Amino acid sequence: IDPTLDLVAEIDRLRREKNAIILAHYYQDGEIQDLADFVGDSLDLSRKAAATDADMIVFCGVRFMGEVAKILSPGKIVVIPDAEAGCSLEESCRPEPFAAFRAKHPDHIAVTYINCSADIKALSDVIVTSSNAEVIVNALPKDKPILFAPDRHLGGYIARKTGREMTLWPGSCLIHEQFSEKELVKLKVRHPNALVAAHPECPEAVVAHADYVGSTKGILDYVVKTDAAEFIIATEPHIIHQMTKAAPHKTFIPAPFADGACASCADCPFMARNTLEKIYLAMANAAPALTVPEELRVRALKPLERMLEMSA
Ligand code: CIZ
Repeated sequence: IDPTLDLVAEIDRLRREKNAIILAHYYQDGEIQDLADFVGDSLDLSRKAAATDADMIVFCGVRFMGEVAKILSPGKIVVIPDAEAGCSLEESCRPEPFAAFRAKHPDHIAVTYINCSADIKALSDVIVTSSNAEVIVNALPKDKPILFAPDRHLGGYIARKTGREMTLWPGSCLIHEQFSEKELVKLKVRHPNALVAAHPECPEAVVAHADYVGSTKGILDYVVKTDAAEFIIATEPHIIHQMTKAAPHKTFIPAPFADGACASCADCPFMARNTLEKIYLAMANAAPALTVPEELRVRALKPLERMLEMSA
């Protein structure tokens, strides 16, 4: 790539030429969020992907999110900036062991977090995101127990909130797993007026200190509408970009990892693979483009549509 190229202007030109829509997750770099047509969480981004009339969806997030867009909009070209942008939760849950897990609990309803592959979705009864998991679980038939995969912390939190019996897959997010309760308590002592907002992918001990627990979208709405000047944010810190834009007079402090961890340790390494240069190349070359075999797509679509219906 010519280093003098104005990448933002070039991406804009390609957006018009290709009739493309750029979707970005809250965990993307601020410069990517700023050039996106829409910034959101998995649920809102899925809804956008299902409803768009663009010819090309450029999905700036991680691979499973682009895959959801392709499942919902199979006629569109869906490109992602980096084919290696994976997810530790997706990695933790492979189709064979998951099918065995299901087979061991044949009477259970399989509720699966959207952070998983199309193969796992196809083996599930309903998909959830952190925005709608509680509502969906509450609406499921009460006489059946639930299998929840792949995030054990989110599953445990939803089980506690709903009182439903749940068998949890033992997965976790490599970022949220590392927020430190001990360091959080020390930080709270230094900032006694700060309110803590935590994502339910955090361990239970961290969530126990939170004034608010919710999805990225939920946390964003909470800090904007709550009358306080300072917040400690226990989720991937790039969400703070939108918080600062929406409430520039407030202070947002990233929650700490263990003592001695680097300042950027809580940045998701998969989300960080996406850059302006890779977005430009993906749009110019229409690659890497996601494909999902039709037979798999149809099976994965069913629990996703159920999610969209149940959280409408
Ligand atoms: O659902 C999502 O987009 C993720 C990964 C987190 C959240 O809470 O929004």
